Amino acid sequence: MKKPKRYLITSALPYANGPLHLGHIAGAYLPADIYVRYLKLKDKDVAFICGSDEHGVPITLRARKEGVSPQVIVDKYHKMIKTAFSEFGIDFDIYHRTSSKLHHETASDFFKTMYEKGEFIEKEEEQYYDEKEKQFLADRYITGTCPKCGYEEAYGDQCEKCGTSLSPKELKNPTSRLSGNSPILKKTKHWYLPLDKYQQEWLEEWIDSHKSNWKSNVYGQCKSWLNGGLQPRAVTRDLDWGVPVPVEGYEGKVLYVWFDAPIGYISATKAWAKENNKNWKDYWQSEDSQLIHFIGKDNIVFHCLIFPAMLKAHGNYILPDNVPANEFLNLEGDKLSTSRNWAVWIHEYLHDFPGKQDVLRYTICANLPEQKDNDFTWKDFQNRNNNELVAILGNFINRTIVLTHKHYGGEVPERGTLTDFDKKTLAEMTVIKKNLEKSIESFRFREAVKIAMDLARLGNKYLADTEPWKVIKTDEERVKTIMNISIQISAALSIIIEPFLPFTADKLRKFLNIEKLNWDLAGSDSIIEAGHTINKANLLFDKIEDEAIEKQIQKLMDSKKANQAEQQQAEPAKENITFDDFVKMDIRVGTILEAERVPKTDKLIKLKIDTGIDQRTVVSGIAVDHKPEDIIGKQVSILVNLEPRKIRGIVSQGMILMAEDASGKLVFAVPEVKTSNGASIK
Ligand code: B3M
Ligand code: ZN
Repeated sequence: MKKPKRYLITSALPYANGPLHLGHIAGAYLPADIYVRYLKLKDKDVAFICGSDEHGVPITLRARKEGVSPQVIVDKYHKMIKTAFSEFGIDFDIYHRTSSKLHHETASDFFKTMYEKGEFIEKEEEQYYDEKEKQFLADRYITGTCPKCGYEEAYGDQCEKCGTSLSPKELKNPTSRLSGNSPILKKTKHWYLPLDKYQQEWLEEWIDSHKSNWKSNVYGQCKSWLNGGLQPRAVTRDLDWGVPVPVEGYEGKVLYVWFDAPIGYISATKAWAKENNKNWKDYWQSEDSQLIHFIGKDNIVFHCLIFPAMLKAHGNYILPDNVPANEFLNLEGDKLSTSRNWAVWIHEYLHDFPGKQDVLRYTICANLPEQKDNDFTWKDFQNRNNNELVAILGNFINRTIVLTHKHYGGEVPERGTLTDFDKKTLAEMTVIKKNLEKSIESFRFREAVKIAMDLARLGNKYLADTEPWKVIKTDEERVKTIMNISIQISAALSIIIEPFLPFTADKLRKFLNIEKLNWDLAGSDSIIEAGHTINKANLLFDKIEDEAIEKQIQKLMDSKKANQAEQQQAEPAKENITFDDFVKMDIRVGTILEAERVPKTDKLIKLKIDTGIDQRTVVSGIAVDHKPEDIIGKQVSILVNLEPRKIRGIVSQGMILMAEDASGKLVFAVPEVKTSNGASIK
């Protein structure tokens, strides 16, 4: 492809149904942000587009669970996600949302154009239907056993265990997630995108044409879909949350979330263009624009096959030039999971490590799952900070600035004659810059961040080899040259670390008293002129102590424990008893009148209970979880005809019924509403 005039860079639109975590950042956002910052430093014309994906079943299910409307859910998370991105330095040109009017219009028009061109096929088919809830069960409204791997909780659109993409009818033992009932089959009409036809006509050929410039994991996944043979895919749903299908007779149906969400990139671009006096069509409908989608691997099929098919069928649009999808980032050896709370939440990180965005950006970048899944650990985070950011980058900058102030009052000294070593060092700077460009332009960001650090390594080596702190005693002129060159390396660093460490680059520019500079200057051997005055500096990074790391690890251990407790299997049922056995037990409602700890024991509380029949003493082993003063007045269920027993010298007349919750805590088994004492429990 000839050099593009414009770049349209998108990051996957996160679902507005939960906060952002490390995995999101590593997949679609940090790489895109690095790439865009790089392009912008090169003065390229770039639109960096993102927004919240506010439709889809996970959102409606969550709203249902919380008893609020979907709009309440998306409003809450849209705000939260947007703030987290901005505070973390993911610098979109626009962060839009798919519940906006502009998006609804754009998606609706897009559908209409395709519809009018006759691109869809209409099919009447039987689909699962929940009779109780009077609703069709698409996608995640239904679970069942995966036909591939046997996982029992697979969704109607995908098995999260083995990753297979499914349709509801493939599930064994389908169950409605709304009512828990088995669904029936009922006829409904939908519009389908004929992917099989596109595969034959052009899609396969188009994918093949990208064999050499797409990442092998991306190309490989596309090929495996194509080899399986694409099927027509429904693009409408029987739901009431989403973009209404703009065709008469289709009331009560909406566009499939994966149909409208990628169009969200277009509507967001429109909103951005309007605010910035640009023409959105220059980015979407002009051959000299280059479209790149940054996503996680679970979104490959949508961005490499389905959305391109939509764009082409609609007509007028360019297709993505590249889709550099990442694999998954794990956490401390375990899959990230929202439901298991096994995650580093970005908003929590920002709170726990204020001002340290770049440390996390750096650690994630150094561990990006570019070719295969990779792992984030807190120990590595600490090491990267202490041994690399502090010891290499921070150290070099600090020495350079301190020495320049010490010997020259902060004024950059003139250079004298250059030694071969000086020349070699300056030449090395240019090589680093070139290598860095190659890595970034081929989406190898792990390699890129390492190369960027090589420049700081070069600086450290230069100082260590030239020893200005010693030479100052014998050859003052020579030190001027050394410090001038060190300042040039520092200035080059302020440019090339910007994509990765934007907060640090900003700080460094302030130290050096310079503006943001163009990328190409990083290859020059005199970026800052002699005579320029730099500012006094503090440290670029400080050490992260063990304590802070242990706290994070503890947090994770706590969620692991909570999960294990939750997953604890219920004990198997005991042997059957007869009804007569059961009625022998006399269980009543009672009220605790008095409660006091049994001295010299950890667990026992002595209770006085009004059973409706009498007032009696019961000794109960609940002191670990309950304080006597908290339970006075509480209603309980009490077995009143249990033979009295002496416990620690006290005669206990009966037993309180307790349940053990997931964490092992004892909770009272009590009547739902206040009931008169003495009422029988049967
Ligand atoms: N909302 C899915 C995801 O977060 C998604 C991406 C949409 S991009 C158009 O996996
Ligand atoms: Zn499976």
